Amino acid sequence: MTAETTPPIATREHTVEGFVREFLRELNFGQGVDLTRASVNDKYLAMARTVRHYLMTRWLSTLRSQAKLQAKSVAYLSAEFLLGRQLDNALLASGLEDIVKEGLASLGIDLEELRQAEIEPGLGNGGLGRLAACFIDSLATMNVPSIGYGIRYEYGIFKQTFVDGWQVEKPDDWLRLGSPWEFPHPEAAVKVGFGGHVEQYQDDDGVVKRRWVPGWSVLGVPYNYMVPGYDAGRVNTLRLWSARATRAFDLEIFNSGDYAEAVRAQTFAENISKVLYPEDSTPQGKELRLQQQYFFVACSIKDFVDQVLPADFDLHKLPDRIVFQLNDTHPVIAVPELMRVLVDEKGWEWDEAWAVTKQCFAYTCHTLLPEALEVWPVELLGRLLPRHLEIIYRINDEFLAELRVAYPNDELRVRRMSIIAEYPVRAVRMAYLATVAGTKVNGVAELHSQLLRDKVLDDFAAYWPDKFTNVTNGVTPRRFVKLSNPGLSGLITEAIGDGWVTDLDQLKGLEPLADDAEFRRRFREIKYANKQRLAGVLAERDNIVVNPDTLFDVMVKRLHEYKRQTLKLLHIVSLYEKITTGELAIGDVTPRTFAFGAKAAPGYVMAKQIIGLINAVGRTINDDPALEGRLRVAFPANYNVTLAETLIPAADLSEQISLAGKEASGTGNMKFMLNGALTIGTDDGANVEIRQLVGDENFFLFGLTEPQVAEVVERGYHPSAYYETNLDLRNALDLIASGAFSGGDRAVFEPIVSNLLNEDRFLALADFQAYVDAQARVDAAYADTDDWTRRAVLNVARGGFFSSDRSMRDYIERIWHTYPVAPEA
Ligand code: KOT
Repeated sequence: MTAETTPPIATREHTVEGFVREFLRELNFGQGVDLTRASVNDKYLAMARTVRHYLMTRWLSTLRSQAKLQAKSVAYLSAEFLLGRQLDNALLASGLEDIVKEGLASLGIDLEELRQAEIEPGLGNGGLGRLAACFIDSLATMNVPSIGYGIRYEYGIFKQTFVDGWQVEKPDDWLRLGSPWEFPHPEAAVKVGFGGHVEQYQDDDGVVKRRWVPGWSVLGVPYNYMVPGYDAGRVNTLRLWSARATRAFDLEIFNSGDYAEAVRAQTFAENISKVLYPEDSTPQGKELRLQQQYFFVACSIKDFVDQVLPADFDLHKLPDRIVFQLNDTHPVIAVPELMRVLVDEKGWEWDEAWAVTKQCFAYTCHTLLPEALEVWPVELLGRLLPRHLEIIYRINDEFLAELRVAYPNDELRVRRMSIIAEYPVRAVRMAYLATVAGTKVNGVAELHSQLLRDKVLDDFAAYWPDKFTNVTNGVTPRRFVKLSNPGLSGLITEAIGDGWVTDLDQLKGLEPLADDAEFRRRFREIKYANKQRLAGVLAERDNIVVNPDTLFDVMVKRLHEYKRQTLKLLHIVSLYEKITTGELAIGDVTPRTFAFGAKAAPGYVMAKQIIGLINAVGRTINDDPALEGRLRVAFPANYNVTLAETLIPAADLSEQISLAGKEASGTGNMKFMLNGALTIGTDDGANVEIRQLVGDENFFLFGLTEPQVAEVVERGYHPSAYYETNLDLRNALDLIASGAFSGGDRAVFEPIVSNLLNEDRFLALADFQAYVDAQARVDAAYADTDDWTRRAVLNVARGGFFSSDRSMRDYIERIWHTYPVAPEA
């Protein structure tokens, strides 16, 4: 037998006995323990490895058919992949759930206990990273040849704890108990340079050329993760890079005699993949961050060109084989990197290289906040990546020359569109570079894409109208319905069959059942059971007591002023104030549980203050016997994917209350809808599309629209005017300012109050009354339990559009032009 003819032996027997045998083998030979002595972690690790075996045939055949068929692939370049726990998803994809449950039970092991042992890989901050995880799930499920490229951070998003109600961050040491889902390949490490200088030289034909002489370098070690499609052929790959010191560092240790210094240098190299930057929507212009960005894209491009493509591949055909999708601007340095590879390493002419490069990239923008648009000072970029800076300058020079032809008398416009900003310091605008280089630029919801065209990138949209498109975000129904809401999934499948899991539009079939009283009763029963499940988790995890008989009103997302957690807080405080002053009888208040989940970037002072205030208000309300337990604030620490999976299915009301024009899309909003929560929301991001689909009567809309916001700001916004004229608002703010929630200390929350009164960048006060009125409509609607359920059913039935499978179809049709390829059996 030769290597080519040797069949893979990775097939596993799909029976209870077969599974048990494999599991015990892993426990004995892999963990080196027998069942009687095995810890929960031993069992979890053995279990994970066993499940992984069952996916192996499909993974290997996917890789083989990929090599053979040479189909066009998508490389999703993302600094974040917020995967969440892997075990359940792998069980689902391998179809092993029932076998495993039975097999483990026969050994006296509780599957649930093993599930809980998994530490989720939190390699992302929030929406952007979770979107990447949903997309690779959909691509695998849809049999699309694709690979995810990112960073294997040793520490993911920090663990949030509360000390006296204030956020305190702890490192997320997610690898400490082993990481059974990854396949490290240190032998396949690639080298990446940094720093140094650019030199001029003559090639063999006497042509003067330039090349980069890096000052130092690191190795990128690939760690492969399986990305199994649901009920499909493919198991795709996610390849995350980990930084290691190169041999040069070791030699230095040997030669220099300065052991300590050499070890320091080694640590320096390995710092690159040490920790995920915890800022969401506010990039930190840190040198290490730029190192991370270049590190992972340089590794990925090298990997694709040298390893994935066949050795004799003609790189002129690169655009037929790959499209690099840039997940926001974090990987945009890939553009000059590909140019450098083609021009400096492969010896191509500039024009030839540019013609190929500009067909290989597409760019997704995820924000509208001006402060979130990434720029890198020329000084820093030139120091870390001198050759890349030269290349960017040349791309820009040629682009500006082209513009001067198109707009001969409009130098102002040409300056505006320059990739290089001149103020406050010379800097590279990464979004502009991505726009110039990409075949397509997309926003992540209709409104967002429109605002990109009209405001953020208006000059570019005028110049290249066809370059701009929209792909509305989506979420994977496997994780966020099928796995996280087994009750609802069972009911749906009973009603319309199980095709919805891969074809979410089939949920439409539920619409008539909204009018079926028995269906509604069962739907309500499931929601109630989900609330009970959540109550159990919160009691156990956070020592928080909640009552499933109340309306669960949930706001979970990163803490950011534009998302306006304070608006919800003002509503709560206002209710409380009215009850304590007797204006509102406690018996007339709809019993509610106000749930929050939110991490603040560690350096975002105002966000951390707001967390302190939510907890302080919560403490006061939860401890006040006058409320008879009818109002409760629940703020579990460390909101993450795992918690989302129990919180979202339990929600009655989804809070999507960002200032219109600020939330690019939102994806939590879609998860809530699909789990039968009604939305209270502004006309922002994907809320707009949710409302269009579900109908005005099933959505609690409030607040200024984006054009109205623009008008108010244009006229000059004065938040104090709202304070002066709205008594309820004034009372709520005064109560906070009085120290009522801070033991009488007026200073503690003064910065929040004075910020709202004097600045209020995101117009919380302007939308306060509209929000309170919308909440009153919520109360009225909720009072009719059965009709509320009818609307909740309609939310599920009309949510099919928000599957990330649909997003992937849109990317394929409008941007990638790739095709599904099922691997051979
Ligand atoms: C982070 C840094 C710079 C620019 C943008 C971001 C960013 C944007 N991080 N997360 N987002 C969110 O991405 C989600 C997925 O598209 C959106 O749904 C959400 O509205 C963004 O805020």
